Amino acid sequence: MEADERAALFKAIAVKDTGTISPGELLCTLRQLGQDDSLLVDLFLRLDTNADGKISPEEFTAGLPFLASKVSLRSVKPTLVENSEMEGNEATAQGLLAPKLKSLEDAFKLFDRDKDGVISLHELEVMRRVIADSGGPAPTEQFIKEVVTSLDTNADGKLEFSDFCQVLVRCDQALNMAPPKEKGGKKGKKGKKGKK
Ligand SMILES: [Ca+2]
Ligand SMILES: [Ca+2]
Repeated sequence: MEADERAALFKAIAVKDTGTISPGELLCTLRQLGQDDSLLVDLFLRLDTNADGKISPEEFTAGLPFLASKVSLRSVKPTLVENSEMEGNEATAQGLLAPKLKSLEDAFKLFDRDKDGVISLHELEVMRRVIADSGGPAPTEQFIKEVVTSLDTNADGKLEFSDFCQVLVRCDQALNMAPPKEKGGKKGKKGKKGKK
């Protein structure tokens, strides 16, 4: 996609014209495209790589191939949305994202065994084995290493919360794409809330 096409697309999605894309704005676009609201969570978490709750133009550019693989961007048109409707959309979007963010924060605390506020590759591997040993769906050590290497821009082998979210999001996607090996529970993809 050409740079000007990309800029036009960004503008069409970022209707409030704040220079970034909010969860509610992305939700508007998904609805315009006839997509299910639930798609928002995966898309937003994947695109908002620094986990600040908005998608910057740089994040948008980086995530565009992924976005394009999920929705047909050619049909995105700029739409005028009433303020009140937009507020409703933001509230809905936050409602969708909040449980996922909460579970990511809980997971971060769980993984960070020495409580130094970052997750080391070692801590990641320890947890991966715990999950794999308990029979849960776990990606391979190799896969995790690849994802970490691609995210760990300062190459210190430690992951901040936003990097960690990306690791989990990508592992989640990799596992959802792979055909499930063990049986039990038909279509078990949806209900993994981990409630007791
Ligand atoms: Ca961001
Ligand atoms: Ca740590």
